[in-house]
Amino acid sequence: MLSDVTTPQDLDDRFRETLAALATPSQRRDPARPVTDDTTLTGARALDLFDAQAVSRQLDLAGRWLRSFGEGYYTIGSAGHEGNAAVAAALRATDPALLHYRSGAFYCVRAAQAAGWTPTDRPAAADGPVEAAPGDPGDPDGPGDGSAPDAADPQEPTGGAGSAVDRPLRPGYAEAARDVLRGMVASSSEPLAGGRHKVFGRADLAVVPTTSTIASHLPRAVGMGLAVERLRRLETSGRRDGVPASGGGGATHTSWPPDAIVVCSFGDASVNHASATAAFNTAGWYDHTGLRIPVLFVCEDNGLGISVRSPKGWVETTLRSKPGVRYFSADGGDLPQAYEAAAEAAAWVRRHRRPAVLHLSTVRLMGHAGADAETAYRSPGEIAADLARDPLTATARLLVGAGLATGEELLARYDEIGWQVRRIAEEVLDEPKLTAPADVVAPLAPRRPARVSRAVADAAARAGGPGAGARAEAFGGKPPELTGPLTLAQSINAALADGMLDHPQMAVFGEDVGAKGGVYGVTKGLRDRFGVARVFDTLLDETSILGLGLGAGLAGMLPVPEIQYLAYLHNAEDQLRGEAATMQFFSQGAFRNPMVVRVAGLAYQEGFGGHFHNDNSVAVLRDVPGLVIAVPARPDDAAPMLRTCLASAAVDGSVCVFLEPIALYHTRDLYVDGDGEWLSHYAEPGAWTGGHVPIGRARVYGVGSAEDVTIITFGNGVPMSLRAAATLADEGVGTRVVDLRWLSPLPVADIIREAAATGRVLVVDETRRSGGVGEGVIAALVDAGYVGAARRVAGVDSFVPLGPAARQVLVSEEAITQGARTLLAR
Ligand SMILES: Cc1ncc(C[n+]2csc(CCOP(=O)(O)OP(=O)(O)O)c2C)c(N)n1
Repeated sequence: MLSDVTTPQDLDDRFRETLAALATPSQRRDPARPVTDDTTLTGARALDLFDAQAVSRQLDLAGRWLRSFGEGYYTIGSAGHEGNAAVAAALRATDPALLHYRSGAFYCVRAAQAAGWTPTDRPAAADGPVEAAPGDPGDPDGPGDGSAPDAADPQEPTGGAGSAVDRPLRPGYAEAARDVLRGMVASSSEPLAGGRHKVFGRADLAVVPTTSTIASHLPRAVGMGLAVERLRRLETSGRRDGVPASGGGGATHTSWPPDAIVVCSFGDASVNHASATAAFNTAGWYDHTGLRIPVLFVCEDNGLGISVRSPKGWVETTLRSKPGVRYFSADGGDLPQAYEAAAEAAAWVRRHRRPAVLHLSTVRLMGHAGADAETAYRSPGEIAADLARDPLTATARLLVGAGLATGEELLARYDEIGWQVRRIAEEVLDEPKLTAPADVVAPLAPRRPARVSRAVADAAARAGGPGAGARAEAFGGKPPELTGPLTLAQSINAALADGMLDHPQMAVFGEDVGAKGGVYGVTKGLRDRFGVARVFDTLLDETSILGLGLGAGLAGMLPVPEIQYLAYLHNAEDQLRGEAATMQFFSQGAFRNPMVVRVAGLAYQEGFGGHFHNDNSVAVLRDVPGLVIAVPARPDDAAPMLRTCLASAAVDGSVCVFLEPIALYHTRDLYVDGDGEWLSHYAEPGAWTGGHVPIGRARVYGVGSAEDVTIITFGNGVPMSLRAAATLADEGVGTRVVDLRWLSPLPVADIIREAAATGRVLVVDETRRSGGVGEGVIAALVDAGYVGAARRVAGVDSFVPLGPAARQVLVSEEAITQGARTLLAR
């Protein structure tokens, strides 16, 4: 029995005592009638929600039971938060949900909904029609909630004598329990993360997994809301059909109906987190501009963040004061009240397509997690007060008081559920775990280079064939291959335009990318060509920019967000490393965030100095598992590399960082003023396939005999090394210059081949000596058994100072030449 499990507050014993003491109702109520006079929630539904709450509670007990003998790895429970069952009941099974780790009862209800249960008792029109938004080409007038009450449900008790409690458990509840238990024991059969994490998530339930980083899912939720609304508009204007074929390829977009709303839940302490304030602000900011974002934020407020109390009244004050976000509230311990408030909030969001927050008061029972001794920071009186508000007991009281069950019947039900949960726990205990590194990393970042190269070839065929007319029009009759040699910036601009033409779901956004066309002009003209829905300026918040990308990618779009300067990516790193890069890993590819994040960065800007516009550190990106990092140095690499990133995002759901060396954006010459050697012609579509640059393949330049020394570099290091090689050639030294092009994954095969060709390697690394790219190159050589000579020239471990002082810490051409000479002198 799970009731044998010792819990901090003897929760199970208290529940039993309370139910045993409940008076038997004098009259039986028809379960088809509302459970109280002031709700539409019927007795039958309330009984079902009691079941979900009981399953959730028993799962918490099971987590502790499994932990007690070392077979469970997760004890954060939902006890006290089970009122969130009512929130699930007020939503549709197809509304995408990103859940708090205490939303166990919500998850159970969602699983039952997906298995065919329609928990809403509200009339079909209660949600109301989706409201016309400004500029909407034609909104559907249909009912907000097409689901009628499931009167024909064979499981529905129809009243009369006998116990309404005595009926089979809803299909879905046992399945949900199995999912959760598998997560707790890290079973490789767990349906979403496959034993990689304990998550609430399943693609068929439209439950998107969240990480343990509190509030980090909120920016994504806002992005999903924006994308859902955008897709709805495309749908209503008849433009969505067939679009995803070459779009982002997110896993679930087709299953989100156009009038879906996004729900995300989180705790009260989480409202203070920068990610949460960013998400609320972004939702409000867009609402202020008239853009619709149908997101329902649900704050499950138990008054505590581990041991720290939310100051009395703070959560309500802050949630009420979010501009553009409508406030709803309810007592999460009062099932009908929570249901009514959640239904009202969900209907409001669905109808108006605008953000709202539901502030659900809850209690936290059994401490923060298994090991938490809350008596160290809470008084006995405080703990007892929470116990008195146990939502499971409250629902039992409600049902008994309404004449729908006796305490004894509910206890029997609770025990029956407990036995089932225990049985499932025993079943999953022995399921296999992940046992090999290859199994662990299999879903991390799938790469199918042949498909990616085929996608590029297909894009070329479309651009040169059926899409040629649209392409000519988009480029104003003069496609970029006919405009003469281009700079790096112009080449990226043209490739972005070609990407927009080929991927109807692609969107370019960021600070200043729209009206201004980017601070360096890289996105110039794109908004005029492709419209404000696809090329738009965001608010000034990198967390939100990436969050929009994450949500849009999940919804099937192909987002290309821009981070204005590399230094400012650090504001928002978690959205890239904690959210984007983990999604396929924690969902075994069921969800993914196809995304190409353009970042302007690296140093050597003449006349525009200072660290923040010349940041040369990429260490924080290089160790993110699965992340693709592209650094194009020259125009005729930039375009094919961007095409590869877009194709890889669409095909494999890759998360790519496209790091553009600012100092090379407008560079024209290589050796002497006016030589135009750093300009390139843009390839016509017919040449894209032949010029395809696969991920992880370097470019090699031979200078002189190319026999004496190998310089391995990237970015600004490429033109500097080529100039150094020219000097060396004058001295009779033959050099091969290897442009890595990809910092992750590193082109290891090319590195080793080119190093072995000369036996003398100079790594020219414009990032910092510590944690810089050069460390990875040298390590790759050592790992491969390279026995030749090697040296490194790298940036000083410093921030980049203003003005000419920058030269003191950056790699110079002179240092490269000297480095090569030293190598040759050995
Ligand atoms: C960004 C981040 N910082 C710290 C933590 C560690 N941590 C886990 S839960 C938690 C408290 C969260 O409190 P609240 O949001 O109120 O949710 P509750 O657990 O009370 O439901 C903290 C600090 C974390 N998971 N993420």
